[in-house]
Amino acid sequence: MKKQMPKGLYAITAENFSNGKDNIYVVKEMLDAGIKILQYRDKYKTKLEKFKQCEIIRRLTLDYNVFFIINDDIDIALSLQSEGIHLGQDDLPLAKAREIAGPDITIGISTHLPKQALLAAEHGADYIGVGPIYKTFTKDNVVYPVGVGYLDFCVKNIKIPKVAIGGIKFSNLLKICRYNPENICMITEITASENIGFTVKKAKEAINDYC
Ligand code: TZP
Ligand code: MG
Repeated sequence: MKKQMPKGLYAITAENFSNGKDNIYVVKEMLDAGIKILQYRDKYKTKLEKFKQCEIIRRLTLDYNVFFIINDDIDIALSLQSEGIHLGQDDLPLAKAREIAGPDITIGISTHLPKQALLAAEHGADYIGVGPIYKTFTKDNVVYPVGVGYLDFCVKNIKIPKVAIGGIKFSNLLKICRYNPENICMITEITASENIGFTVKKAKEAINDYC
């Protein structure tokens, strides 16, 4: 049976934006601070390097009862039985991914335009990424900021959960909360912070209080 993705703060790894800390160290700090959804994302490692990190993280996420999503690599996700996979617009088509991975895995799709959001929902995505809402340096392939207008469109028109992402910081978090997406993702605000545990707790509190 498909597990339900928790609401609230959605964390993603970004080793290149983690002040020299590796993904495993960052993930441990995140889990200790109470993160409930974690996506493994690394655009710079070999498949084997990613697999080795994911193997460790899978064990940790099981211990902490955390919903684990793997970006891009369906093979790694299936071999480690992660709860979810996350795909972009240039990855394997959603229908193919579903065929390979089966009905019980959560599939999230990054979207940047109303048409992409509508298609993802129609074709059986379990959630959509909505962004980048603001300017971000974490995403290499150039996707221009979509603004809160696109988040507003998705909240009003898309029934599956929306994960707001891209340039979300403490300075604009409450504005995002007002749109009431099911999940909010802050990458570098967390991974690059001096004290990851403190930052995660602060973000969780803000989201619990205002979202
Ligand atoms: N998808 C849309 S924006 C983004 C991804 C993976 C990166 C967001 O990173 P940050 O550091 O929260 O701006
Ligand atoms: Mg991808």
